[in-house]
Amino acid sequence: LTRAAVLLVGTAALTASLSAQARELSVSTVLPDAFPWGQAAEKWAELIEERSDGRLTLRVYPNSQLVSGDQTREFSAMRSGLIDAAVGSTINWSPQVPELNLFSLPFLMPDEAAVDAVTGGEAGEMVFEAIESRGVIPLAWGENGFRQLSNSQGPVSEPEDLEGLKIRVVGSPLFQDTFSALDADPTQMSWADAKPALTTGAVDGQENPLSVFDVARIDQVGQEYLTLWNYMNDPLVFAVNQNVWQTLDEVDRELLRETAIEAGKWEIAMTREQESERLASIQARGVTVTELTDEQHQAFVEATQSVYEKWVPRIGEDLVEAARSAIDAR
Ligand code: X2X
Repeated sequence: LTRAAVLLVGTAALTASLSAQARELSVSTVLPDAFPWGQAAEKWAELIEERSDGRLTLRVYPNSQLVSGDQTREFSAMRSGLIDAAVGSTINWSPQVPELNLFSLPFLMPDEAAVDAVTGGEAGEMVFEAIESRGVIPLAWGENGFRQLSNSQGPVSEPEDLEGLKIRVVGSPLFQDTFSALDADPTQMSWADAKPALTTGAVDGQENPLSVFDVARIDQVGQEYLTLWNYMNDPLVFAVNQNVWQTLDEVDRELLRETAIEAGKWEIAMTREQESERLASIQARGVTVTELTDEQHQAFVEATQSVYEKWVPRIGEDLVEAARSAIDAR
C-alpha cells in the first residue's frame, strides 16, 4: 500500500465510525411544549427519532435556557456553535439579521394568506439567504402567530388609547419605534421578565399571539383588555448551525430539512385551527376583547408610517418590495 492509500483507508474508516455514532443536537426554543412553538420543536425531534435509525437525536432546551433567558442572544449562540439548532422567532433573531424585521413592520401582513405568500415565495427565499449569509442554515418555517395587544388599564380601539401606557416589548428596536409612534411608553425585556413585570404592574401591557396569552394565562396577571389588531405576524424559523450542517452527510441533511418542513407545516396548521377556540376561552375568562373597525385600523396604520420610513432602508427596499408584490398577488 502506498502512503496515500493508507491515508485514504484511514479517513474512510474514521468517517464510517463517525457516522455510525449517534449524534445529539441541541435545539433551543423560547417557549416550552405547553405552547405550539415548543410543540413544533418536539415534533421535529419525534420525526427525527422515527426516521434517523438512531443516527440523530434532537434534544429540545426550552425557556431560552441555553442563553440564560436572553432570547435575543439565541441567534448569536447558534452561529457560534454554543447551540446546534433552534426553532426561533424572527423577532428574537432580528438584532443579528436586520432583514427579519420585515415581519415586524406594522400592519404589513393583513392575513394568513399574506404570510404564506411571503414565506413561501421570493421574499421568503431572500430572508433565508439573509440568515444563511450570517452563518446559520435555515430549513423551514413555523408560526408563533399574529400578535395582539393586551393591557390592564382599559379598552384600546384607537392610537390615543395607548397614550402613556407602559408596554413590554421584545427584541428589535423596531418595537420601540412602533410603540413610541403610538405615544405609548415601550420597554424592552425578555419573556422571562415579562410575566413578573405584568404581575407587579411595572408594565401596563404586552403583545403576543393568542396562544401565548391563553397558555400563559396572561389574564391572571391583570391583563383584562385585549385588542385584536393583527399588527404583525411572528413566524418561526427552524435552523441549524453551519458547522454542524457541514459535518452531516447528504442523507441526514435531507432528513433534517424534510422533518423540519413537516413539523413546521403541522404546527402552523394547528396554531391557526386553535385560534377561535383560544379566543373563546380567553373571553370566557372575562377578558374584554376589542375588534377594530376599518376606520380604527386605518388610524393605527397611519400613526405608524414613520416606522416604514426608518426601517425599510435597513430591511432592504428589494425585500420589502418582494413581500408587497407577494401580498398583492395572494
Ligand atoms: O417574548 C415573546 O413575547 C415571545 C415569547 O413571543 C417571543 O419570543 C417572540
